[in-house]
Amino acid sequence: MRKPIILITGANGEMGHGLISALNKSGISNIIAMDLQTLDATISDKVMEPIIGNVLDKTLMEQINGEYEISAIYHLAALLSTRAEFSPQSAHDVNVDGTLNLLTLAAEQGRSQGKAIKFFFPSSIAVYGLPNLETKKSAAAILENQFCTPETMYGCNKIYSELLGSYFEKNYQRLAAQDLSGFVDFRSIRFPGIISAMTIPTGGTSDFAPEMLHAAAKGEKYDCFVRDDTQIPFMTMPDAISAISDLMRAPKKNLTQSVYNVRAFAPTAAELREKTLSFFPNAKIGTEISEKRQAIVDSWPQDCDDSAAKTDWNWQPKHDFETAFEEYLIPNITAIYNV
Ligand code: AKB
Repeated sequence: MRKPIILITGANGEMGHGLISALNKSGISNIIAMDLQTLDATISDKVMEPIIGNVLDKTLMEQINGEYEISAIYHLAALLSTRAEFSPQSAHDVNVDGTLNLLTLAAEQGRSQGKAIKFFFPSSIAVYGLPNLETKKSAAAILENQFCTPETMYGCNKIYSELLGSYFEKNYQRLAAQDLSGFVDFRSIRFPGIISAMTIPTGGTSDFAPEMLHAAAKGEKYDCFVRDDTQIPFMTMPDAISAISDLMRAPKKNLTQSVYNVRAFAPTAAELREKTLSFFPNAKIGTEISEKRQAIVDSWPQDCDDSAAKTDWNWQPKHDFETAFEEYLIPNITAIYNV
């Protein structure tokens, strides 16, 4: 019979590292960790089997479908917003066609097992498009159904994939003789910028926050690519991983939405710099604005309203702006760089 597993794509990414460690700590080890690269040594002993493969490889999807009985899919593989603007076609391929392949795998697994397969999809504040700074400021913390007009390929990919997930859950092949709906239990979170002490993201436009902090810890000069007054929501990576686990554990009957905002704090770039300097007073943090990347961040919300997540599945961040640095970022980052 097929081996029971949990499938994680994009396993070698920032979120993949955190999720695999968290699932393993909770006693889950039947993880198939899929990535384009060889799985990092720090997590390779936490999974049942690594698979080096591409989410666009339909033959590989067939092989996975034949060999494993999947109970949940965490589809993390993606090209982030900045990289997606340099390679929009590749971004669409991975972020949309890749997601379609994994949703199709989930639907086939659900049909053959006769039950819904949980599917986690990491969406993003990039699905929002605020038309100008005046509107961004007056809108303040926005709800999931506001300003859903993305201005980047990444944001377009994410909002369409959210809709695909709902389609697979509620209307998949709706003209088929057999009712094929309900075999995918699609759950998604629109993540803000995420700051990890363990890894530095690549290819994101919210990366100015983690880049600034890690450069300061390494004693490297850093030029922030956005204005001092730039403001978007953030959270720490441990809180992002907790949010994923909490949402995936929530009873389906409690979920009034398939897509949820979460956030923990929304500092300006100036506040991030001041906070970083308070821990690394000799850090050299300058500003060299990238007008094009600035325009992307200006289209993202000043903050998000996460009340639906709090109500439906008891979302509650552990780290606010102060404790993010004092309890998580500084203790870990100073240990990693031995400073
Ligand atoms: C990015 O910067 O592209 C991502 C995001 C905000 O989803 N971190």
